[in-house]
Amino acid sequence: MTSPFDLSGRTALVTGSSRGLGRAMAEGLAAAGASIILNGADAGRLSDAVAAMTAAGHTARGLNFDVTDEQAVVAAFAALDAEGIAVDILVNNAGIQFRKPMLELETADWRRVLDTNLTSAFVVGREAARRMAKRGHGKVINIGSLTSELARATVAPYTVAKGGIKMLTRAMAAEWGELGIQANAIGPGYMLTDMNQALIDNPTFDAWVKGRTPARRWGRPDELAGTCVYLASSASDYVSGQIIYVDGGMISVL
Ligand code: GCO
Repeated sequence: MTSPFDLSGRTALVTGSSRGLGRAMAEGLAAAGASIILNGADAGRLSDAVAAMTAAGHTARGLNFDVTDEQAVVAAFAALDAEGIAVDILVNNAGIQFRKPMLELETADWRRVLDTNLTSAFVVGREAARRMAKRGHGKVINIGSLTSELARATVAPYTVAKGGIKMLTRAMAAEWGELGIQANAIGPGYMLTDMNQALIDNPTFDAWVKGRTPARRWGRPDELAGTCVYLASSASDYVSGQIIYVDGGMISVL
């Protein structure tokens, strides 16, 4: 009897996984037995990440494409097809943050965040699901945020995109369940990442996060790995359309 959390023999593509949350989830999936396809737009950073994961004994390769470039996404999946590589697990993690009040926000910046954080999840998800459907099984894990539920001032495009991620996840669940594909989301809380460094370094914001979070601390990227493995594994075959918050309890309290 193998563990329902065993990912041996499965291949996972994690977008935006050269560093941060994506890298941590890729490492967690690898530790559970999955072969990993790391993705990033920066070829050098991606290569370094592949080398580090390989040195750690994991099976990892890089796929360098920009998730906002639809033709690059299509070409990346075509290249995998040509090599006979099937993506069993997709983690739509790639995302950016852009903090500015809406009254000062340029439309181009709004669009850039929505394209990177939401539309890319649809495009990459569609390409992956077209192939998963032919095999009758697949796992799509979209990365949301506390802002999938609650708004914080000055991060409107990120909030809207992450709210969209929650509903895209449900739309994927609605259409792809009969194809054998489960689509779920993870909502990270305030995590110790490069994207949040300016907040971490701000004593007032740091104190707010610690006071507002029942765990009284920021989250570590590796603390997402267990939930990611669960949603990537057969243990969650009857779970779809859900968003699981890994946030130290923040979303649940006033
Ligand atoms: C911010 C942060 C948040 C966190 C995370 C919270 O500026 O408020 O970047 O967006 O990154 O998404 O769940």
